[in-house]
Amino acid sequence: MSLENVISRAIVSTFTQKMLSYLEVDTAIVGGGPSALVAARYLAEAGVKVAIFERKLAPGGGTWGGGMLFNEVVVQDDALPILDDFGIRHAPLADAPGYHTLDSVEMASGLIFGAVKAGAKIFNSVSVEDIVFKDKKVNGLVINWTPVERLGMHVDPLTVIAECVLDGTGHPSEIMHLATEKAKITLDTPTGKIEGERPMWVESGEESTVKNTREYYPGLFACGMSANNVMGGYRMGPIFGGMLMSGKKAAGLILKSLKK
Ligand code: 48H
Repeated sequence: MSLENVISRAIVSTFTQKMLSYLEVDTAIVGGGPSALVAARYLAEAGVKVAIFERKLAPGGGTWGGGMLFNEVVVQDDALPILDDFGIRHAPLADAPGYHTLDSVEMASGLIFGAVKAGAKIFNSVSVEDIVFKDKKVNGLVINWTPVERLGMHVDPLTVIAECVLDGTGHPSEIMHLATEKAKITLDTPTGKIEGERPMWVESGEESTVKNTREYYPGLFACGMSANNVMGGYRMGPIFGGMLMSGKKAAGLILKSLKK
């Protein structure tokens, strides 16, 4: 066999095996932003079969660009143990005790590597276009290649079955929108619907991101900015401690739910 074919066969067969073994998972995570990557790592470490489906070619979500493309971000003391778990370096801010800066490229790449090394599988360039909703339960995801979505090609999707679904889609809360608008699910929020993100208030946004990380319908969880949008929390700009802690909290809640 020519080396050209050896390479092509190797890629087609290993990817096919990987995809086949992840068509049924314990937890399917939509979006590969910081909160989702943290959740995936702690879930995988606890032995949960977990896959992330990320629309973009590069996972990492909004971490890469820091603040306004200045590639540094800020975290608070509370989030340092998570960064340390991932081996991501940070430096204290001399003029703001309790706060630290870190390189956003090291954070993005470190979170991705940490999640993958722990055993989470990441499917990139895959967009989640719908949910599986059976017997009033969220049962999984409907996926398609991002280029298919972007080009508007009329190509039917495939499905992934999951015990739990985590919406880590960031500001748009795409899965929660599908749940409320297509599946007509009533969420565990004051109105039963998505409350909508509020403007900038860093302290409040950081706190509420973690608080709002919850199960909003049996089997359907939200983390990060998605959780904040669902519950009407404030935004916080390029401080990421809340996102990291939200991911860790989501992993704990999902673990508890899977053990039931
Ligand atoms: C597949 C999808 C789909 C889909 C979206 O926004 P993210 O970085 O996620 P979080 O919530 O962990 O982090 C938020 C943070 O980056 C941020 O925006 C902050 C702190 N903002 C503060 C402020 O004031 O603005 O990542 C979400 C990921 C992205 O990579 C999307 O491509 C992906 O989800 N995604 N993937 N199928 N339907 N929708």
